[in-house]
Amino acid sequence: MSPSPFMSPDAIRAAFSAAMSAMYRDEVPAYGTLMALVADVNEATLVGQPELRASLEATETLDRISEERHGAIRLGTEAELAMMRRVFAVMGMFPVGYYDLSEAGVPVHSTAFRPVGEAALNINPFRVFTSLLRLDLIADEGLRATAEQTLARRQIFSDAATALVGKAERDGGLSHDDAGLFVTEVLDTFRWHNEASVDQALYIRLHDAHRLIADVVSFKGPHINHLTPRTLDIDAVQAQMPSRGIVPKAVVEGPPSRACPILLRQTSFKAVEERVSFPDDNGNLKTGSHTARFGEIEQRGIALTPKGRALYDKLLNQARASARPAPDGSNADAYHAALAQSFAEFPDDWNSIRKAGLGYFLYTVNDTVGGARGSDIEALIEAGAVRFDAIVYEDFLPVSAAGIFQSNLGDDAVQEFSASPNQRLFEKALGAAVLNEFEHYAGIERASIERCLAALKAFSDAA
Ligand code: OOG
Ligand code: NI
Repeated sequence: MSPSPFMSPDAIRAAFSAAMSAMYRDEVPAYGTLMALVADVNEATLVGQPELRASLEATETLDRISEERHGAIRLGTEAELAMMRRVFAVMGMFPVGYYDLSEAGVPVHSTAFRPVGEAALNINPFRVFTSLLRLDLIADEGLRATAEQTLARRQIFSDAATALVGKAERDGGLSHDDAGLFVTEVLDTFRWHNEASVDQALYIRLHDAHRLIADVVSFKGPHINHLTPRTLDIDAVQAQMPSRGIVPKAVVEGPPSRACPILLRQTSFKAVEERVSFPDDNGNLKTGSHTARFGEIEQRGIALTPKGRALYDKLLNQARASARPAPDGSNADAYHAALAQSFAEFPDDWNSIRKAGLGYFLYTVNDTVGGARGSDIEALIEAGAVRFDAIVYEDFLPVSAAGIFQSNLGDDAVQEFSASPNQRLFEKALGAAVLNEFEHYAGIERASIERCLAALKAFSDAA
């Protein structure tokens, strides 16, 4: 077989995420500070926990631990979303999950473009949380029309980027040289523009409607608004941010710290205020500022089943009902106490989580010599023939995402929108259906059980 003339989508994604990281560190120096802190905390954690180091060495490259796991952008039009889907597909990133943020006071709905499948995730796990602005939620009709016209005028992809996407689709991939060009051209779409595309009066009107609307409509493109490395100890990074001169958001989003981590814990430093110039009618520039870009960290745990997720949602709501986290951090201790108390109800050892049907697990053959055979997976586990490991949650959480949005839109910016999830509308704009994350994890689990049973059967047939 002759070698493929194309660079693999996984390799293009790895190159793209490295280029994005370098660009963002350059654009937002505080992000570089956060990355250095994360690397230090991860190193200290590994020194304190040699068994963790051993297991990371066994499962993935240790030196990639502190690398980015995700970033986020906010798009303005259906056409931008549809084209973005095609761009990400070239990098082996596909839309997974639907998130409605309107309920939490943010006028967007979202998906995450990410690699699907263990092999692709291991090569490079980079994903992009991608939101589409919902102008239909702006009450002021005049402003809505102006925003629509402004967005309709912009072209966020270069002609070269568009041509290369077409070429990749036609030919089934990109050559090494084309892939290099593709990364450079697509990176431009995510670049920061310190010159707004609207005048200051319109910026202020958009901003008064919602800060997020101003962030999307006022600029030439969907600047990357944060990147997120993985940390092995999120509480330590949160606690140490101030000593490095960066201001953390009030609380860590998601579940509390536990022996068996579930889903996803996230926190960020607050968005930085940046100088922006606004053109006026006479072609002069007026200086102002805009606050949107930040840095985030994440720590991931087991993917939960619908039953586990319902329990998570219930316990989280319960904690937030007794102590809703204040943006200024004044009740952070009370919130953490409420969270810990509420989540005491969630089993905290792997086998209990598994037996209660709360989480997804990967099953592997552990022992083929012990003689345990049959098709009863529970009996095989008890006999030590099959082992189970938690499947990592690779997706996002709407309440957490809303908390991240809010803390970076300004603490006083809590606005109400009526909840109006509309996955059908989102998928129509996207031009494709999103993958259902629960079905995806269930499929991985099911396939692993079938592999175990088949392997053990093969052993008993051969005996
Ligand atoms: C996206 C916020 C959501 C996360 O990690 O939950 C997100 C945004 O602010 O655009 O990235
Ligand atoms: Ni994020």
